[in-house]
Amino acid sequence: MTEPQTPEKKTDATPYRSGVIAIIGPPNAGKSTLLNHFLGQKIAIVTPKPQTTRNRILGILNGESYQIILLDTPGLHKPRELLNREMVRIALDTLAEADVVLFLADAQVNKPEKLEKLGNEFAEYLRQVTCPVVLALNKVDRLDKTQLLPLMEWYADFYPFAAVLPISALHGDGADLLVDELVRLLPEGPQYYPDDIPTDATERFIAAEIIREKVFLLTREEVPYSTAVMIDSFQESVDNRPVVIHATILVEQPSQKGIIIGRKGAMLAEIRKKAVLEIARMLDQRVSLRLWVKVKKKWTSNEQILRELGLSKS
Ligand SMILES: Nc1nc2c(ncn2[C@@H]2O[C@H](COP(=O)(O)OP(=O)(O)OP(=O)(O)O)[C@@H](O)[C@H]2O)c(=O)[nH]1
Ligand SMILES: [Mg+2]
Repeated sequence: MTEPQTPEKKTDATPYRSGVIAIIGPPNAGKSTLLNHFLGQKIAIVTPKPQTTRNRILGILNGESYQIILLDTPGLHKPRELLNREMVRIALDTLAEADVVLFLADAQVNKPEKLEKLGNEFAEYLRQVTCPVVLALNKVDRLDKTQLLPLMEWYADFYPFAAVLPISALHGDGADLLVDELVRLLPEGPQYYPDDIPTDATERFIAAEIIREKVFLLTREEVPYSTAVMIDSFQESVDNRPVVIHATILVEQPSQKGIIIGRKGAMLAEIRKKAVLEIARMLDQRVSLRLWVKVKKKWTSNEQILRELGLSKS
């Protein structure tokens, strides 16, 4: 007779692990979608356009025996404007802080010439990394299963990844396995943040980002890339009255101001309507939002403005 099986007991010997995971990858790979999935709430804005994220966004994922400090970053790309150079710098700076790098790639990019181009670009970035790098191949929900194996082989040849995992950040497939893998690679360490703090981003910052997301979703071509959002004032709710937010949308050209305002103000009204709904949901309070549009020529190269947007070190 065999002994009855007893479930494996969790012992006090399970070490507590913690550390910083930098989510790095090309623009539009799904980095912010993954951050939001891990946190179970929207902290980072997401759009179908590349170069949506501009700042480093910190999210905290707690488990029974771990705390992962996730850093969502701007997509790595060849920068031209100062704004883009700062975005890439912000992403690369996180590599120095990371205990583990999570390299997120879009699994739909699988043509040999595209992979070669990506490889040339990313070999340069990965050269600076001394910690383990995990590769997550994202958007596998869009992929025929037969395409996955050759892709995983290509990546395994490209870099000595600590692990290669297919995931869908949008639907959550593979995300639990990915967490297990990341935790395994983290050092033993303390709980750095209390349990109930999902991010260090302020409500003010997230509100500005939500407005910017609506501009990205509703406008085209160069317009989103010429836009920034600044919160002029953020008045907490008093006596059950709405939170009052005043914000300015910066653009580079008068023609872009015209586009953002739209015919008889229709575009601005739409941006405002969509942003109010989402900011109110985030704050769980009623919100009154007033928006202005201001032309600031060449703000994307203006260090002072970039500093105000948290995009310049100096
Ligand atoms: N089908 C599918 N779409 C996804 C998945 N993950 C992300 N997306 C979509 O991909 C687009 C880009 O997602 P983001 O999360 O903004 O990508 P990102 O890497 O943060 O992009 P940047 O901030 O521009 O660097 C959005 O339209 C997402 O809905 C996925 O697993 N499957
Ligand atoms: Mg992003």
